Amino acid sequence: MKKLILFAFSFLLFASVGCKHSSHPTNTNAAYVKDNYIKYEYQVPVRDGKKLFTSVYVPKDQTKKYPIMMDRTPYSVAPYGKDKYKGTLGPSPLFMHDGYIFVYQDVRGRFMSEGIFEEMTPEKEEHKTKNDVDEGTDTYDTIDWLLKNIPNNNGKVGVWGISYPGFFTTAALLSRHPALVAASPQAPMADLYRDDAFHNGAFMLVGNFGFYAGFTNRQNDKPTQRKGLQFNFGTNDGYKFFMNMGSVKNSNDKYYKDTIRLWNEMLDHPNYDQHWKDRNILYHLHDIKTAVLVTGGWYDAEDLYGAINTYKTLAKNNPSTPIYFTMGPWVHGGWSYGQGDHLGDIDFGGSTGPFYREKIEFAFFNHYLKGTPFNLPKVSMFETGVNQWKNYNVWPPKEAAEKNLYLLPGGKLSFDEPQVADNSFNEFISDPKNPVPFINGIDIDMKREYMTGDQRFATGRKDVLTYQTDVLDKDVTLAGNIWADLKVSTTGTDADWVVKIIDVHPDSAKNNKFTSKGVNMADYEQMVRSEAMRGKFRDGFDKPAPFKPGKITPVNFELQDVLHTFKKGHRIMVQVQSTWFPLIDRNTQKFEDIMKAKDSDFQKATNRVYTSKVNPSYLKVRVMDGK
Ligand code: PG9
Repeated sequence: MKKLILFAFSFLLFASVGCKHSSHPTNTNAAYVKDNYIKYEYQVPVRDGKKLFTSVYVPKDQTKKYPIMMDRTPYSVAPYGKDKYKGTLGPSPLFMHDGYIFVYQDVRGRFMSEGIFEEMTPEKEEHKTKNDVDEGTDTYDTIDWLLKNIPNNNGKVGVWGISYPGFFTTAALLSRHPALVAASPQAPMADLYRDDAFHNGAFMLVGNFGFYAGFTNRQNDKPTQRKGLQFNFGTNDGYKFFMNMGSVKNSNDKYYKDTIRLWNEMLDHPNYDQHWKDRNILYHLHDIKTAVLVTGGWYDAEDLYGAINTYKTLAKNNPSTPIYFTMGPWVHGGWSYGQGDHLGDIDFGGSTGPFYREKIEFAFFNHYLKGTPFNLPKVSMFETGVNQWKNYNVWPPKEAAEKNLYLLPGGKLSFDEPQVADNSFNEFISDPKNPVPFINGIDIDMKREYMTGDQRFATGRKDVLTYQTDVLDKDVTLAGNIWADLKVSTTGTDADWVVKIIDVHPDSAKNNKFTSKGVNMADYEQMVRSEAMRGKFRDGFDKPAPFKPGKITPVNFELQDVLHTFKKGHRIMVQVQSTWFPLIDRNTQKFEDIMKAKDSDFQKATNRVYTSKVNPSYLKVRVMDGK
């Protein structure tokens, strides 16, 4: 307890709002809620005897029956108190105006609900006793209770949520409750090791460092309305802050003092061990009867993997269940508010958010919960680069043909394989004391604009290898995931490999209304997709292995899906580097548990990428020919 008091003194109390990604309340929405809904608060009993705090908003007009829309969250159902109302209800105000019963529940172990919170609650395949509980059983028991105790419900339940609430929505499917007729996991975490926590073994430092301070509000797991804490960085310069912090181990030595259980779980499990396997919900997505709409953003810096792979797994395992999928040009949760008409300097040619909220999300739930006719395509995708909505039956589209995009000598990039049989390569010195920034400029957060950001700040660096095609003589559309198949070597015994795919605008490109001051869209190097790979995991995330210094070694890893057209007159560019800071933690470039490394462990290394016929490096992409 003493440690925690010390810890609390060095942090500002955080005036957090409710669900982290709820659609934004406005005065008119708040007035509408108060005028048209009555709020009730319940302690819903679940099978192991715990009680889950649940707020219920019921339409005042009791002349008809309403479906239930439920959001289960670890971020609080605040405001608490039956006279204090949320500023808006539902995934968007369309639902509130149309009339639904809205249910918000603190999940087990969070805020006012009893029990112990576990990161991404491990789901069970069997539930033999009343103590075999997980999010599936908590949802089943909650739905059963609601149907019996909330008057004027029409017997149908929908669940939705973004991010962690998105995970709880996917987990709600495992209740397999017959009344659960529709669910929309949005930017759901699926496998935290591939979502927010790590990317192919590289630790997502800036996105996680301050996050778990928010989970310190429960003392001895007693229900509380008290909000979590927010880390006080004392600076807006994340690059400098994390360079000064040094090794990840210093996060406890200098700041947290081992007081944050969930933060330590990250540091204690750098490999893909049973801890993460137990929390991977994808293993359980079978025998699902509920209609599902999975939603994600192409520029989601947190749970891109989760959205794409929740859809792919559900569609593969449940072929006779209606599984819908929408990916738009959005950041994490960006579809739930605002216009969705740009990100950073990139203009999407019009509003995408209102279209999604009305024609996709609202249409989906109204159909399954109220029987309203709809003709939603199974897959609705926004194609970036040309800024068009495209519909498909499945994702990725079967028409997309797999091709290799080769990294060639002289910084060339081509669909033609290398002709040179020698051992051509490019090399650079990777220095953990001078890591490549992941964004241009100063920011203390995981600045979401990085996913479309101009890469010209990196192109000139000696520790960034750049390859690009000739000017394209026709549009090239990539649809689906991408594999980086590299042949590399390092003088160290571990190394990170970052691959970035970039759309190079022509020198004739004009600025748009969103172009930042001082930025020229001419020659703009727009990030399209990027990913890191901690090289020691090249044989498997649960099988770390050292590099043999100087030995040419294959390192293959997946970059998440895209639907992007590189227009005629543009170029395709690929960059390869070994640091990406502070988005990912720095690799000591020694084979060791980096989470336990000392500052003196970090060493320079000379890294090579091979580009010859004998040792080709390339990206495996899926190309939509001329479509
Ligand atoms: N997906 C976000 C997150 C979850 C867990 C760790 C870090 C971030 C979120 O729920 O906001």
